[in-house]
Amino acid sequence: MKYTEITAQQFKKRTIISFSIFFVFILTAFFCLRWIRHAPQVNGTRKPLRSVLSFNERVFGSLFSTGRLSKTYPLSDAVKKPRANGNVGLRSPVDTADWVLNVVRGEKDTLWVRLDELKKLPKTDIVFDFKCIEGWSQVTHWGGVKFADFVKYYHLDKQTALKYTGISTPDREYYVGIDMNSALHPQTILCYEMNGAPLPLTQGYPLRLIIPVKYGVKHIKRIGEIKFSTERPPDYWYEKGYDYFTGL
Ligand SMILES: Nc1nc2c(c(=O)[nH]1)N[C@H]1C(S)=C(S)[C@@H](COP(=O)(O)O)O[C@H]1N2
Ligand SMILES: [Mo]
Repeated sequence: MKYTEITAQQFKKRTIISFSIFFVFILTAFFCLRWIRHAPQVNGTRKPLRSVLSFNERVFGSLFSTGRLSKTYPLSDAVKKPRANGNVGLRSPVDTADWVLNVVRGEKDTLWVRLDELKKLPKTDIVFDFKCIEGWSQVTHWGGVKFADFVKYYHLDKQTALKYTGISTPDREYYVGIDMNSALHPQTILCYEMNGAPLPLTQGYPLRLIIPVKYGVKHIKRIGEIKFSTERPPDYWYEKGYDYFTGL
């Protein structure tokens, strides 16, 4: 190690310079925060924060590929009693015997699909690491019909040519918007089974979405209606300030 000697005078000068720089940084941070705090509210969060989220969305949206699969696990890795999280849209009683899936094909054109009809379509099982934005994750096992198989079977080509699908609970308390590429991803399923048995009520009986390319928020439980649109459908957590894409 080589040292250079400096005079007391130089030492003082350097100290003043470092403190000034430090002070400028603190002031900048302070004004930035103040600017963000006073910026207008856009979709549940301040405008500068929303701009960063939108930028992230554009980057990750453009990197998205339907060919890239989420990691899957052997059946034996799936937890036996997965935690149930979030019950918005599940609070009202559901008449499960009467349940039908409403598929809105167009104005005044709704297709009704019963659970037993869905169960006749080819079934897909998946074991993957379910991730929640709250910071937990668990390896879980789900079964159902691929969204892609479902739309093919019901000839929903005109609908899936649009950019988004909007899915909501029967009471419309919880709702998600999904970009069509992610909906048609080969691991996205309309799910009616967990661990090989019908979904528990708390986990979305009779039907939920399992979409491994996205965080938990998009895995809507107890689906009532599916729509298609060019515009972004409303999204429960987006309106609370989260990003719309929430891709993994
Ligand atoms: N209807 C409905 N679906 C929902 C939620 C909700 O509150 N209501 N919460 C979401 C969130 S934040 C997560 S992490 C997952 C949790 O799924 P699980 O209960 O099967 O663990 O469900 C998602 N789907
Ligand atoms: Mo979540």
